[in-house]
Amino acid sequence: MSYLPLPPPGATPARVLSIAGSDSGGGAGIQADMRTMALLGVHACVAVSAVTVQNTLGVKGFHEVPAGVVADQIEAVVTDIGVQAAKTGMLASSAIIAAVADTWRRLGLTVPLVVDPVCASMHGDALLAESALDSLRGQLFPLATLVTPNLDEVRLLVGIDVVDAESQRAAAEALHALGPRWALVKGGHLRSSDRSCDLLYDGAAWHEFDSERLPGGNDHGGGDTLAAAIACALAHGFTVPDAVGFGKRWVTECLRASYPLGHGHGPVSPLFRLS
Ligand code: PXL
Repeated sequence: MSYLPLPPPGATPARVLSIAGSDSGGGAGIQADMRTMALLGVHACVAVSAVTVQNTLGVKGFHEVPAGVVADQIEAVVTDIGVQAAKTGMLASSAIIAAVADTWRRLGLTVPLVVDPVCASMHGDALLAESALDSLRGQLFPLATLVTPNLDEVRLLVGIDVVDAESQRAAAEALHALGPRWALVKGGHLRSSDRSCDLLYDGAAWHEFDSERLPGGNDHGGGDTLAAAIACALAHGFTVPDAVGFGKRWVTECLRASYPLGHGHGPVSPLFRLS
């Protein structure tokens, strides 16, 4: 596959801001975002929302960063370094979601914003307070260029059980009605299919992104990696459908290169780019 243009040595790369949680196991969250951004030739800036205590077996707990400190990190980055796109991952609480949305509006940011509405880990450990779903829908979604929920998140956000192509369309319509410019419903967890088919919708046009479903349980950080790669492509000026197509190809390669780690689920990996 072709990748994003790399900056010549010494030149300032494109910058993308990741607003997300830290994964002590290094597989998902901020760590996944930074790996993908670095290996795509993009400078990653971060606003840390929470520090999780986790390994490959699960999330043991997390500690939220005060909402004002999350807001200050965003402001410090965008007023000096400047970013061409941003993405959100784990935001933990209503207070942090409100701080991100308020800061985005107060600073008048207009760059593409990818919202990956992280609600739980792959082990089912909660990463977002249930009471924060309203804030996610009401405050952050209307600011988003693109939202990228998986099927569990779709159920929580719009109450639709996606089981086939028809319910996947209904979910995309319901998500789009919440205000993002585009909604991507990831079909990666659709067990009935041996393909992974993601559906993208902007209120008018439908785009489908199909790839093989790769076997193996080492897919920790896959959603973060997809959203990070999409944000990098948007920072380079791709259209949303082209950026999603790029992100899908990237995460498929990262899945192919995933590796076992610890005693549980290993991470998807962009390290193949180094060989
Ligand atoms: O992959 C979702 C995710 C995002 N962010 C953090 C996580 C996880 C999943 O475990 O721990 C910090």
